[in-house]
Amino acid sequence: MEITAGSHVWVEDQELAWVDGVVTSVNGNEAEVETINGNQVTTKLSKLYPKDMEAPDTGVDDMTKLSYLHEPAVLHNLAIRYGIKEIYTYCGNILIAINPFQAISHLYDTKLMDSYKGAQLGDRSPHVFAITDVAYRAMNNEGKSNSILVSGESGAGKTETTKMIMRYLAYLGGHAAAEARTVERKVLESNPVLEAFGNAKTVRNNNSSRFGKFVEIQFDARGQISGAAIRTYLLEKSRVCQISEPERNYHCFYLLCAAPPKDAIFRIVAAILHLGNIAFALEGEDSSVLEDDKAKFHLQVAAELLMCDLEALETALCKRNMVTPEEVIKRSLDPLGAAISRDGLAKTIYARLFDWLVKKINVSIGQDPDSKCLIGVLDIYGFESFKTSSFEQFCINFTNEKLQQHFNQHVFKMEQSVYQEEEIDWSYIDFVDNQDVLDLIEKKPGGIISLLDETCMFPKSTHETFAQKLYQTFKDHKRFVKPKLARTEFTIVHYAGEVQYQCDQFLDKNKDYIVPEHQELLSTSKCSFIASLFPSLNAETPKSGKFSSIGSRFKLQLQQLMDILNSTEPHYIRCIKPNSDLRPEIFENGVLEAIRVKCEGYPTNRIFSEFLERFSILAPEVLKENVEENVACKSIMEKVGLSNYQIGKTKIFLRAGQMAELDGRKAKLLGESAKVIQKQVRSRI
Ligand code: AD9
Ligand code: MG
Repeated sequence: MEITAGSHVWVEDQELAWVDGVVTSVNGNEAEVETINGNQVTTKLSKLYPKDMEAPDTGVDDMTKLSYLHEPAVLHNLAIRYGIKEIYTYCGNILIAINPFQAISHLYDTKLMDSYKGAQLGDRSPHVFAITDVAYRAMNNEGKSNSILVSGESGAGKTETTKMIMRYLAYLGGHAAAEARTVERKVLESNPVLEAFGNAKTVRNNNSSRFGKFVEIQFDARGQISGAAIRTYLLEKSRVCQISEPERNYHCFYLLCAAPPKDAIFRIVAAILHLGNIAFALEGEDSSVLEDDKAKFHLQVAAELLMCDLEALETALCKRNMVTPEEVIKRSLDPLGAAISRDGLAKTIYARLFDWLVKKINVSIGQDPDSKCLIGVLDIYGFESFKTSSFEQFCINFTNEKLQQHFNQHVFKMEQSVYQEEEIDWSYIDFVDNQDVLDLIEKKPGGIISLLDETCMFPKSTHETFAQKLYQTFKDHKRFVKPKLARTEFTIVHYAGEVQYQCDQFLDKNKDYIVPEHQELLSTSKCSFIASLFPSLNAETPKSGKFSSIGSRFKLQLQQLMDILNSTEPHYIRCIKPNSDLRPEIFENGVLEAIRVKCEGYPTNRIFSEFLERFSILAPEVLKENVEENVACKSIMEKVGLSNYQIGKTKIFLRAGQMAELDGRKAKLLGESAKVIQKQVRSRI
């Protein structure tokens, strides 16, 4: 669109992200803009976005109703709605949810649930219940499984949204209230347990989920909930031993103080706390001993709680067996080695406990083997980028790339179906994909995960040799960057932005490894529960101490998840964590990403009559000709000189920017006619 003096535009702003204003003059490629907050800004013309002066003051409840679908328009619309406590907005079939950080009265009460039951999407204001209702009805009517995928950065509201979905599903597919221990109740009750053991306070969220979760709700032929399964992904084990202020460990460690005298689960949690307090000191040249009486005390309590032999525990922490062809020698660990050994033990015990809990919950809820349909609800960690991003962030961001691809394909398919309905030609629209990042990470052989596994299996490798291998292999890959002067860092250009990873602990963290001495110690615990978490190894289970890759197993798990998702009809909810001015942080751009995908096609469409009402002024003669509406629309576009649009059965489909172009012409025309009238009036005076 031609931007001239007088055009209303959006201009970038350091503080507000975008601010609107009026162009006061244009000079070559540059424009001077007077913003509404009174500033004079000089900027490149290409950096200005037109402002839709016909957009309603209260915003629109569906982004696709925006005439100009660009970043400032989208954020402005969300900001207006957020201001009037409308936290939900559609972008077509995608629901955008902005975290209100406060309870909004009646937003989730039963009366509201009643009103969404059976309502068509769009009949009532946007809501998580509306999306869930669509999924439930689609499942019942078409006999096909559905899924609801909730994404967004940490603290954006995924877990809360997921809980609302489950509550609404329990409402739709629940049993008579008289049956106290219903499946749906057990599903809802599993949340606090999983949160106690899998959530913790972080800098971003006081109740941050440190694991991914996919809940599969099974339904019988009458649409009643008949079973459920919970799958979890990649619990952050390192948190058990390493936390940096002001973050905290898993909630259960604090809840312990309020727990009833302890059963086996709390026995373990308490033992882990005591293990954490065992400190070591140097003895001789490179051996370690318990630091002081305090350390001895904690060792003793830990041994009592784990119901294992005190001396055996101390030996398992401070010594390692060295197997030579002739004999097994006990080698001492230095204090650092002993501390690593202690942390490894704590992490392993905690991870096994968590897996056991999930299994136990699944058994207690019960599966329905005859269920034909399910609704899957995915609450997965969003993109993460920290000062030091490690293996955990690598896996989390890999997950997000996978889901992004799924999302792109889904949005693309939906676009296709609209085009097909309107019988327009869509085949030449280029589909933007992130397959290249996925190849970089997961391709076998040759991807980063494969290279990491190879490095882990090679006895002499270090994180430095791993980094060198990456630099060599991917020196020409456009998604891989070796930062200047980096020795052990690498950067991946993710779809959401660049993330720099620190190789340091990749090798260790990729090894799913239980020290044989630890395995032996705990499998002989007198507490049968603890012993059962560490079953003695038989020929079928992999030998302890042997390398098994967390990265590869995670990749497989993800593939299985994608297979399930691909067999369902997906629905997307994108959560946004607002800051005071709704500035898009780099990792908040999931919504913008959806819009980007949309913009690849024909982001704006209008019913013929609406289009004519808005633009017939550009070619008033066409209305006089008494032609069909679609022909009239075409004539207008031809007269204005725009091509590349499409005429459907009932609507005209426009490329990104075309609507703004038309508005620009209209404004110019109106401006000119105003001048003509002024001239006429003046000449008469
Ligand atoms: V993380 O990736 O697990 O760190 P989530 O899951 O995206 O993150 P969460 O759902 O835990 O974020 O939301 C964070 C906090 O925001 C909650 O503890 C609530 O205090 C608050 N919240 C989120 N959604 C809502 C809501 N719909 N209404 C009111 C909300 N408060
Ligand atoms: Mg969460």
